[in-house]
Formats: sequence, C-alpha cells, structure tokens
Amino acid sequence: MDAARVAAFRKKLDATGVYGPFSKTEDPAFIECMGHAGFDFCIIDLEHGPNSIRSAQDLVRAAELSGLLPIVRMPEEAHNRIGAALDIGAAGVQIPQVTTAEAARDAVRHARYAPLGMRGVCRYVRNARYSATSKSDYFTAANDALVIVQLEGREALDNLDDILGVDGIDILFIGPYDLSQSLGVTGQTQHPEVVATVERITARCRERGLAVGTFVESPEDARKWHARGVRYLCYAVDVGIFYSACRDIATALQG
Ligand code: 3PY
Ligand code: MG
Repeated sequence: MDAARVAAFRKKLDATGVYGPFSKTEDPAFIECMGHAGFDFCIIDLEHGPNSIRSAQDLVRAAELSGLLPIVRMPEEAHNRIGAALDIGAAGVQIPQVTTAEAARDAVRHARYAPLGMRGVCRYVRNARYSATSKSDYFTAANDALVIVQLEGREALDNLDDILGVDGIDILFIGPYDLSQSLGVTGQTQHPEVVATVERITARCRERGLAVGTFVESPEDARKWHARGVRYLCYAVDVGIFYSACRDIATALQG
C-alpha cells in the first residue's frame, strides 16, 4: 500500500469524486486496461466471481503498476479475512451486507491495528515488503487503509443512524442490486423506491459528513448520483464492459 497514493485518493474523493470498476476476472490484463484508461481505483471482488486471496495478490500488483488504487471486496461474513486482504497490499477493504453497528465496528476492528482495532499482526507479508519496511513505518501506514462498508438491505436501513455513528468508516457504499431485492423488486435498480432509498441514505451520510458511494452502470447514472453528492462511484464490472464492447462491435459488423 502506497501511503502517498492513499492520501491523494482521499483528497480527490472529497474534492471531485473517484471512479472505478469492479473486477471479476482473475486476469491482471483487465486491471491494467482500467488503469491505463484513467480510472482512479478498482474493486477486486471476492464476494462474486472466481477470485481468491491468492489471485487477488497479482491483481493488486497490476493495479499498483497501472496507477489504480486497489480495493478488495470481501466475501460475506468473512471479517476474519480482512487482514489477509490488507496483507497482500489492498489499499482498502469493502465489506458487503453490513446490517448493524456491531458488524460495522467488527469490520473496523479487523482492519486496524491497536489502538484503533485488533487486526492480526504480521509483517512478513507483501504489504510490509516481507519485513523490509520498518516496523514503526509499517504499523502506522497500514492503519490508513480505507474501510468501506456496504449497506444494502432493510435491516441496515433500520440501523442506519447507529451504523453512521461507528468510528473508523471511511466510505459508506450503497449496493442498489441487493437493496432492490430487499425492497421486493429484485434487479430493478432504477425502481422509484430503490432510487428514493439511495437518495435518503446519501442525504443522511452527507449530513453526518461521511463520504458515500454507489454502483452505477451508465455515465448518466454516474452524473446523476455525483450531482446528489455521491463521491465514490463504482462504475460497472470489467466483464460487463468487455461484453458491451463486443456486442456493439458484433452488432455493427453484422447489422
Ligand atoms: C449491489 O448493488 O448490491 C452491490 O453490491 C454492488 O453492485
Ligand atoms: Mg451487493
């Protein structure tokens, strides 16, 4: 994890907003393409798709080489693996399906060393350059990793204010797909009730001064949420972007 890059990311997050796709392949070439294209970050997904901590490590390397901030999304209920994702060099972790303040506190606890948390301690890992980084530098810098919690269901909505009161959360991400399912309109991310709920959570986060993120699938959607104050804009998924490009070309050639 590059401290200067994390600092620049935090600054841009507050100032103008940051953009980056999810990655659901194990191939670092997709990550490199995102970086060369000019995105700010990528989310290496361990919740959905084939990736593991092992494959994610090479994807983190590709992100660093191509100028992207690597965030790792954890599998559901795998708080004890948060430290492993940070060990391989993730600059941030994104925790799905956080429903209570207790779960949010637990995520922070697993992501930070004392006194901020109780992350398992080891410096013989990539993020500490396998012990080449001095102990004091490593344990200080490591505590600056981003903690991003996902709210995406009714229970989380009921507990919203308690969750927003948890110290150590850097970004609150709203997952419109899981939220749509929880509201009884599975997959309808543009359904008025889903949109109104995302707006409500966004407004509440902004009142509390917390950065907010969501998932978008078109530039229009990105602009719409940006105008409402969303600053961490997760733009689609590598395989979906590649599929759309393939479909447009195939249609143009055959149409
Ligand atoms: C969701 O929409 O549920 C996500 O987790 C991100 O797409
Ligand atoms: Mg989700």
